[in-house]
Amino acid sequence: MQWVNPDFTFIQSDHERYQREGYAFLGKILTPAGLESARERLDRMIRDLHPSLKPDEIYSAHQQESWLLAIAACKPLLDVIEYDVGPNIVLWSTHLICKPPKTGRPIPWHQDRTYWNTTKLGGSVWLAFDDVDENNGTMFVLPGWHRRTDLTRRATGDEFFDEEIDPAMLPADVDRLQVPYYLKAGEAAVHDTMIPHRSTPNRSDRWRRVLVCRYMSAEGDMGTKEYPDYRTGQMFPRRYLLVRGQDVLNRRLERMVAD
Ligand SMILES: O=C(O)CCC(=O)C(=O)O
Repeated sequence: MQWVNPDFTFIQSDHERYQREGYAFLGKILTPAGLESARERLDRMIRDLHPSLKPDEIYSAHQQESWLLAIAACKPLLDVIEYDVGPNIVLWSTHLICKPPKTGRPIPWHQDRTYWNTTKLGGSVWLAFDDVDENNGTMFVLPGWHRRTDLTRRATGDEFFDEEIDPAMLPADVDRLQVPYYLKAGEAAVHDTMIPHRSTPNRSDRWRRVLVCRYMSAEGDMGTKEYPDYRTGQMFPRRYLLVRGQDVLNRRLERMVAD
């Protein structure tokens, strides 16, 4: 299967814009055939989902579905990430966030890196399998705010996402400054792990299915974590997959070089 658009390019000036703004739209990543096949496979995964899980809780699915690994480790995405972390790239996490029609949950403003036991991180790729806008639960980012390390948090009282950036820390005109991800199915964007971001509930009668791929340098800290298997609910450990370059610290990383 040719998953990925062969005409994709990302050059130094794109990377500089990403560094400045904290995010960048990448355009079309999947081929039409790749998108169609991905959507069928997602339908199947959602049908097979264990009753203890919700479709926005499918973590590290690339460890369970090789087609997701093929996409997450594809050359164009690794070319984007190489600008960020250098030539030795580890794929350490993916998250399928599928918000069902009418019931998809919102996610409040937060910064990712503050929650993770990993370091030397590259940007997170956000790949849409459906057309997305604010009606079906797209993501919003706050351009330029990825440099802020002083944003304090407060409890939300919500079980799914129990913290958010204290609204008093956000700019008064956040509604004007925030940028929505209006993507067509098959398109992607990349965001810095410190950019404040949030997403809306899915109020529409359409699905919102997105894969978030997370990368790091092979020299970063690699903490442990477990995730539930989407079919069985059984926990399995996170694996750190070397998807490009060398295992420079000789950690016996599993090599999954796709290009
Ligand atoms: O896609 C979303 O709804 C939000 C994604 C997000 O918060 C994340 O990947 O950290």
